[in-house]
Amino acid sequence: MEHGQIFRIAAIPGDGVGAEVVAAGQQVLDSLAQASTGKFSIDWISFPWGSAYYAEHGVMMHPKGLEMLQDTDAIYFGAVGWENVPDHTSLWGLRLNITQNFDQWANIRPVKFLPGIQSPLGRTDTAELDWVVVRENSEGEYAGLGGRNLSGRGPGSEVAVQTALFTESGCERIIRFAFELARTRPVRKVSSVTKSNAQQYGMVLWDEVFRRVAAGYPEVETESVLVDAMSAKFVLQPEQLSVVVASNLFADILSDLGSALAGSLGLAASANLNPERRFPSMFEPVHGSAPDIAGQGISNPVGAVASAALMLDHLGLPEEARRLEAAIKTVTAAGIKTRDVGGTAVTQEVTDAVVAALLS
Ligand code: GGG
Repeated sequence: MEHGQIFRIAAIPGDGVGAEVVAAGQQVLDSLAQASTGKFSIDWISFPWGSAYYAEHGVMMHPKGLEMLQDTDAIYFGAVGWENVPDHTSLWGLRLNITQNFDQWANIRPVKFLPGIQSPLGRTDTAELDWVVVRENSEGEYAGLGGRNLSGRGPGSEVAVQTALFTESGCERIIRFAFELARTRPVRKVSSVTKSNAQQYGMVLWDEVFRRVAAGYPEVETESVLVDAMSAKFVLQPEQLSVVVASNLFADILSDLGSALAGSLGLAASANLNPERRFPSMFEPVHGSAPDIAGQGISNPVGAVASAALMLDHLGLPEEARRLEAAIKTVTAAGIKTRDVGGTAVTQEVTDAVVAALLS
């Protein structure tokens, strides 16, 4: 990267705890930028979109929102979902509106086990566990295809259809992405997850594409596993995992399981990438808006801060990304952690501790 680069980053806190964790990530990134003595700085552009915006305007984001985001270097997102808006309306109106229209077809969700955080796995070797879920992020079960009232007979006899879309090109690009990622990791292995014994069209196509792409990567170990067996493997043999690639819905569920096994959904980071860089990519914690704790200042900022590290990688700042990840580890190892992972610290204390670790 050039010296003194200024990045234009869109901040979209969204709903619930999104506001707290995005603010935490912004504080950490600004401190890192300041400490970089002019190497980079961030020009934040904040957008107040979400369910409160919906209450006022009847839409989740500005009608020209995508145009407003187009010329940013990245999007830093919080969470979506609040009780005043049906969940499918808020999700499609904001988060999926962005991921679909910006063709952010690769969703990277690392499963990281941090020092000082107890895993429900109850194993002593969790420090050695490290895998990443690659989620197909543009089609599959999230293609938005289907309809309701198909019987025409109304309430009580309704018929609804939800179609999963699998295109050969869509399968190929995400599977190839998973193989390329596996090549950069200490364990070169890709596990492909489907339910192709029951889903006999789209997921059989996925399996066929997987075998074809795998043939071009003889140095990468492979396996094809049904989603139920993979769920068990996450719990029973996680040491066998490196890169796990799956459809939109399956990878969403598996990555939540992975983060719960690492200690909490609040720890998990994600990157929604448009690998061609025709559109901005979006970085966000895996967790949702958590209405049960929103506004109390006790949410876990680690998932959002770790997502900021993924954003730094994307911006061409890998050293800073590693520094931020190391700071997170220092903080959790010191026992400075929020309630969801057995601590007593509030969001601001964890955030300040990450900043202190960064600057030390
Ligand atoms: N930060 C992620 C988020 O807000 N997720 C809300 C949600 O309900 N997501 C469902 C999905 O992405 O499949």
